[in-house]
Amino acid sequence: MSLRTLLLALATAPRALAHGGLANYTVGDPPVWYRGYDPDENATEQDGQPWMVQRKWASIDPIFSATDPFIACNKPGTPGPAYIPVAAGQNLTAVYWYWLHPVGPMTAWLAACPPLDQGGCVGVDVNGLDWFKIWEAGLIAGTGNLAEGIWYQKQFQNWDGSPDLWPVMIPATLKAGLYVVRHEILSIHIENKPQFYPECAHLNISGPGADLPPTSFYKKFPGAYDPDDPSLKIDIYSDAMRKTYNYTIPGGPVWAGPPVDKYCLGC
Ligand SMILES: [Cu+2]
Repeated sequence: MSLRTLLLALATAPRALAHGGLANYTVGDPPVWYRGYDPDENATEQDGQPWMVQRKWASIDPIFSATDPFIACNKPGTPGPAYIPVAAGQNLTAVYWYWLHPVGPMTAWLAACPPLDQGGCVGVDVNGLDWFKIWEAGLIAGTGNLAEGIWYQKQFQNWDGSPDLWPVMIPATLKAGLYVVRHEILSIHIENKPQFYPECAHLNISGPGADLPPTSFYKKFPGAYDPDDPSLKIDIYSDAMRKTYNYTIPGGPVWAGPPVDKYCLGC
């Protein structure tokens, strides 16, 4: 079965049509497939399996508090032993079978782990990691106000039976090593009740780079978000937001590495 056939078969399988989540990852073209956790499948066939690259998320339900102890890598966040190999500068694509909610930002984060002989990412406490944001997308400029404009969260959805794909580039000059990657969809369709959908996986990033962000970019989860942030405590359908055309994505600025032309990679 080709990857595409597999994707289509899995995408169209009957599923509880609520929420959703990050089910799998692909790297490269043609894509190499890395299976993640599936809360709808038997846990004992997934827990601790040698192929498991993702941290366990036992439920498709959202996290409702910005200070929830499980906001780093969902609940229970138990690690699998495997790593997705990916090169700095390459895209890592997150695969969602479907995504239903239309509004709110999407962010991707990395955090460095110790080397394998010191436990790698399996041994880390995800609440203690130094997370830095490498990607974000919110309201798409020029599409309208917060209530009526198009958000990336809506734009990345496919309703033709194919999965929803979210590609994020690994910063080109990032220092090689083991990392946890954290993808988060934040849905804000309900007044003053943000819904956080984080999922984490383990990466083995290769490359000639040596960069890490300045420490000013580092955040903790929980800690990266202020529950009173007006981008979280928000009613996008209010009159004021219907007159607002910009949305500030919570969690601080993106670090995508220094400009690549500062370096001369492979020349
Ligand atoms: Cu939902």
